[in-house]
Parts: sequence; C-alpha cells; structure tokens
Amino acid sequence: MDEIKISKAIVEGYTRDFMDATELDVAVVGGGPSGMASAYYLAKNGVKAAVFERKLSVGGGMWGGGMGFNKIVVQEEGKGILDEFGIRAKEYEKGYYVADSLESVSAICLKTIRAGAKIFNLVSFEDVMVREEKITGLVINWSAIEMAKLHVDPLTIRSKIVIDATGHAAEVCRIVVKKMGQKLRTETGDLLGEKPMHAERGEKEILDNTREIYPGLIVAGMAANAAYGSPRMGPIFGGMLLSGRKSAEIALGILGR
Ligand code: 48F
Repeated sequence: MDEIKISKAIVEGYTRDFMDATELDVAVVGGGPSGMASAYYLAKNGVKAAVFERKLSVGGGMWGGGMGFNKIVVQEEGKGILDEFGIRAKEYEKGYYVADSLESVSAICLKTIRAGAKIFNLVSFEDVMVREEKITGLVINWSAIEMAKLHVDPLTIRSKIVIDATGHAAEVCRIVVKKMGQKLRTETGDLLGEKPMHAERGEKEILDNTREIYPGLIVAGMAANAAYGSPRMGPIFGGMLLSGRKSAEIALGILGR
C-alpha cells in the first residue's frame, strides 16, 4: 500500500467535488433534517444542490430524539416523507408514528447523497455574497479554522438560491439583518425570534413560515419558526421534513423548473 496514493485519492476526489460545488443552483446551509430533506428533493428534481454543514456529522437535532431517548415522532402529514426515505416507523397511537432517530438520519443522509446532492461537512457558513440586494452565494470556511479563531480568509460559493436551514440560530437570516442592515420579509423586517414550546402551533406554522424571506434566500426548518416568531415544537419531526420539501418546491419555482 502506498500512503501517498491514498492521500492523493482523497485530495483529488474532494477537490473535484468542491470545484464542482463552487457554482450551484441551490446552496443549503445546515445539514439537519430540514436542510437534508431540502437538498434531497432538489437533487431528485435535477437541481444542482449542496449542503454545507458546520459539524462532523449531519443530522442536527435529530440524532438525539428527545432528551437523548433516540426515537423521533412524526405525525400523519409527515409519514409519507418517512416512507419516501425508507424509514421504518410504528404507529404509537392514531396519527403518532415513532421511528429510530439513528435510522432516520442515516436513511435521509444516504438518500440525499444518492439523489445527487453533495454534502460538505466540517464547513461553516460565515457570510453571504450580495449583488443588487439579492443573495448570490455563500462565504465559507473550514469549521476548524472558525473554531481555532485563526485569521484565515474564507472561500466563496456562487449560488442562484441559498436556503437557511441552520436551525434555532437562523444564521443566514441574522447576517442579512445584522451585517447587511437589510429588512427581511417579516412583520418588522427583523428576526421575530422563536417562541416557547407549542408543538401543535409550531408544526402548523412552520410550513407557512417556509418562504423566500429575502431575495434569493429561503428559510426552512426551525430557522423559519425563529425568523417568523413561531413556537418550537420539541422532538416531533414531520414539520422539519415537510418544511425541507416545501423549501425545495419554492426553489424549484424560482428556478423555473
Ligand atoms: O438544528 P437542526 O437540526 O435544524 P432543523 O433542520 O431541525 C430542527 C430540529 O433538529 C430540532 C427541532 C425539532 O423539533 O426543533 O431542533 O431546522 O440542524 C441545523 C444544522 O445546521 C448546522 C448545525 O450544525 C446543524 O447541523 N449549522 C448551523 N449553523 C451553521 C451550520 C453554519 N453557520 N454553517 C454550517 N452549518
């Protein structure tokens, strides 16, 4: 075995993928359930999409189920998406399906990659690119550089559409407001902030909150509820998956596909 061949294979393979991802139709920030579902439905419809995930592992808040009990619950409306990903689920009571959270993340991740979306883990979104008051791409850096607070300049990804699927922090939306001083398409123009737990409202409102919140920027998943002032909902995940799918549908509409 030649160690140098192994190194070259890794660097060349990654570089090819990364070079290809520098010009995208859709860049998804955050590889939680909503971000991966979004990328899955985009790729399935022939859109060039990639996910940029800060952490080593994708899956966000899904791995740990509720309080570390590694099960998730999905309601009737989201069951079709579990089926789409081939995730097994048992009906607990009418309309409440329980699935293994590890199986769920693994299945979503595998199908998203197999559908043709690229997932880049260990990469952090740090800023947006803007032209004429429209988001035109991402500014990214290695998470290790971010964590070590090293003074190293980032690189950029051009993308027709960006999806903020960063969860509770709504990091892309936050940059638009705080750094660019721009108004989001919310009541006040600012992030309205996530409200305390209310599963029913949180799950209901998340779909309405999944919108193009700024030209070229769609918000999905928990970030959508944080942006539009809706409640959190705890370990029920139908809304996250449905929001991911809806964000893909909005992007497809904008792209004219
Ligand atoms: O938090 P996360 O799972 O968001 P989601 O897809 O799902 C929310 C649920 O997990 C849960 C819930 C359900 O009731 O409320 O919280 O909306 O996944 C967000 C992902 O985005 C990554 C983060 O590491 C996580 O994996 N992320 C956040 N900020 C950045 C980022 C960033 N700046 N750059 C790259 N990735």
